[in-house]
Amino acid sequence: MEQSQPAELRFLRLLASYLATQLAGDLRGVLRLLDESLARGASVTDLQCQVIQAAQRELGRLWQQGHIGIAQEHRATSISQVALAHLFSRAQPAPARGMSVAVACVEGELHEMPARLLSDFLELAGFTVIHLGANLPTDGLVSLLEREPPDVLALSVTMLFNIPALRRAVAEVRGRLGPALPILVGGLAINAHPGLVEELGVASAGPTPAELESSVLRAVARRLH
Ligand code: B12
Repeated sequence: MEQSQPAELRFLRLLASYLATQLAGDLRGVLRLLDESLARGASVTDLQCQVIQAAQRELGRLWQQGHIGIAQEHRATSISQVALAHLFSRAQPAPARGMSVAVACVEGELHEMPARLLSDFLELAGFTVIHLGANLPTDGLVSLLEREPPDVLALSVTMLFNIPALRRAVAEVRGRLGPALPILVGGLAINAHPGLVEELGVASAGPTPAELESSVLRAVARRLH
């Protein structure tokens, strides 16, 4: 990155260019912008968080305030999905830790991007991720966990109306697999629902890669003791 400007300002400028290019539907332009930033020394993590994640939040604001339509949001989000995969392919993952995390959006939850971002952070931090995508029926989740038990289960919930599905998923997983599997929950709906984490007897984490990594490690350590 150009060193003459403070880092925060550089990322704000980059965010503005990314958002404009994304909203123009210019996929190749977005990938070029990311490659140029990497070549100037930006880290993959900074680009994931300060550019793509921040742009997605801004898209939400623009849509909510009626500045863009749903089709523009869909087009821009599909570009961010390719952008995340592009960055992932250019990142140097940490050495494998021999620990696995299953990541799923609860039944009804269509916001897959937050879970994708979480999976990419964890995979690059050396965990083996079983990414199960959006709107996973609870039965399917439990069957998979029985067949391929991970070290940790991470459930993503963005919409408050999907909290009942989260409650069902936690109850079913506990009922069929017992209490030993650590469950982490997160997403906008969890942030907006204080007390839920304690009530369900699960754990959560802050959204940064470092916070997620240490929460998964804590969850695994608790299971082993
Ligand atoms: C793209 C988008 C969509 C796309 C999603 C496509 C996809 N593939 O993901 C589609 C079109 C499907 C969609 C639909 C809807 N959406 Co929408 N959407 C968005 C938008 C613009 C971006 C989402 C995104 O890319 N997030 C990526 C990043 C930004 O997510 P993140 O939350 O920062 O992720 C981190 C943390 O949450 C955390 N985390 C997430 N999961 C987990 C799990 C664990 C275990 C842990 C520890 C941490 C963790 O870690 C992540 C990485 O740091 C958001 C705006 C926003 N602020 O997110 C609105 C937004 C979430 N949507 C919103 C709404 C209202 C809807 C709809 C109800 C619209 C409608 N009327 O149909 C539907 C609901 C669909 C459903 N049933 O789920 C609102 C929600 C408002 C609210 N709080 O109630 C938002 C906030 C927009 C807004 N400002 O109004 N949406």
